[in-house]
Amino acid sequence: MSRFPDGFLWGGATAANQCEGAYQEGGRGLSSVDVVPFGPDRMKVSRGQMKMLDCDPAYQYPAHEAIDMYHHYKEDIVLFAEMGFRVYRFSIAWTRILPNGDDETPSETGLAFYESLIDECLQYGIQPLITICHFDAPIALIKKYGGWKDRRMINAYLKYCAAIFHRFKEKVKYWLTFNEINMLLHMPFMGAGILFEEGENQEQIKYQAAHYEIVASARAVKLAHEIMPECMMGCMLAAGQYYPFTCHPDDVYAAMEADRDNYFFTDAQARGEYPVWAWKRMERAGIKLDCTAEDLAVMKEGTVDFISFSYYASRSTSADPETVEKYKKPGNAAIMSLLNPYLKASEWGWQIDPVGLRVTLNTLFDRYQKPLFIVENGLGAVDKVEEDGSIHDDYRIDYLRAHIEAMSKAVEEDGVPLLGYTMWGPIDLVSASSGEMKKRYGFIYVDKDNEGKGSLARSRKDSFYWYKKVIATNGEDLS
Ligand code: BGP
Repeated sequence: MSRFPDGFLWGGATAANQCEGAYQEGGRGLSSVDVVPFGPDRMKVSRGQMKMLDCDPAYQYPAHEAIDMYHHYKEDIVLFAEMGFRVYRFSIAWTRILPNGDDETPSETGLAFYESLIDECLQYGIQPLITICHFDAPIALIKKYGGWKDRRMINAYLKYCAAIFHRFKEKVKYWLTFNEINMLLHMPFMGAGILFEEGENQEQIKYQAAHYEIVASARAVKLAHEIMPECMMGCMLAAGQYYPFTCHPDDVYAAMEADRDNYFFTDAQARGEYPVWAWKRMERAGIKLDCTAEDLAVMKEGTVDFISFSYYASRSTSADPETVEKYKKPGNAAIMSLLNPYLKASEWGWQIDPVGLRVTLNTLFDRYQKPLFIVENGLGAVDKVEEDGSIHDDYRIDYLRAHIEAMSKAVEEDGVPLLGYTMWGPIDLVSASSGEMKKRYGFIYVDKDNEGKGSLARSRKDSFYWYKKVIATNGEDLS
């Protein structure tokens, strides 16, 4: 008997802004991710601390061309099919469908593009798994409403959802409402189109926006269930357990509190209500939520069918400010973590912890008792192209093997119901945090560098053949 259930969904995941390019084609409107530049100002813009609502010729914007998948998707899907993918997770760019974010009529060009992409997948027996919103807020709505600061974003999002649900209802079963919804707390502009003005209460704004997204997600789940009774709607969390830096009880408590920053979202989306501690926390922080009785009812009615998450690394924290200062490392520049002395890190400082994936799977299942889906996991690394064009990426294979082994233990030994595994970036694409091309995740190499130069030609790395074997044996042969 195989370690993984029959029909386990093996595949890969991408996001529109990190691979499509063609940012002005087909009448597409401008989106938050289009104006997040490469270089030292990237984080400031992503965090909403530096205003950039238009493209400035002094900057380079990686999303504009990315890997030009808009024009290469057919050949890319052929390669995914060659690896035996059973699922392909991608996002729809909101502004390809509604260029201004809330247009009355959706763009036929945009819908036709995604329909063709979906048909291409289905032709090879690959299930589409669609992220409705992956770091994507229409610029027109940021100018009009200030992004998710404003309740009116909910209706705009619902309009967009209705357009894609009606069009793709016969073809798509799996949907995610918001990618890494908790990243709104760390990259509010990139995730939610939020810019902070001098003197604003940033916590108030972030939690208010979070609430609007949570309500929008619940309403989207309800709508999807009405239009597509067979569909499976998921939430999506940037996961990774917080470990206490020591076994000092105060550190244990600090780790629990840090995890709650994330559970705030999944508790609301999976259980349909905010936990008591969340209300208490907001009260203590002076956060006054605009939350109506109708919002609370909708949250209850729109709980998700499954929990999906990304997992790259575990995190750790301490209650002791001196320890925090001493061991704080940039790692994932977006999320705070301390250096865990037991773990090695990637070239970008992301700490590698396969056991942490098993911990996360168990924790999420214990908490929600709903099926899980790992929709991102992978290693960003520098690849070297040999003279004959081959790429020997053993480090990537090692990383993925260790994580798949941990995941198989969670499934086989712990009984966690897992729907599938889509590794992040099966084809090299633009890094969300750094904007680099050099930080590569793919089984498929794309000839393009950080400066934007290269032929965009695709080629197979060693890991390509390895993953093909993993899928063909349903995860039995990881050698
Ligand atoms: C997640 C995002 C992805 C992806 C991934 C890897 O946070 O959902 O969009 O980019 O992280 O991160 P990075 O690209 O920064 O290496």
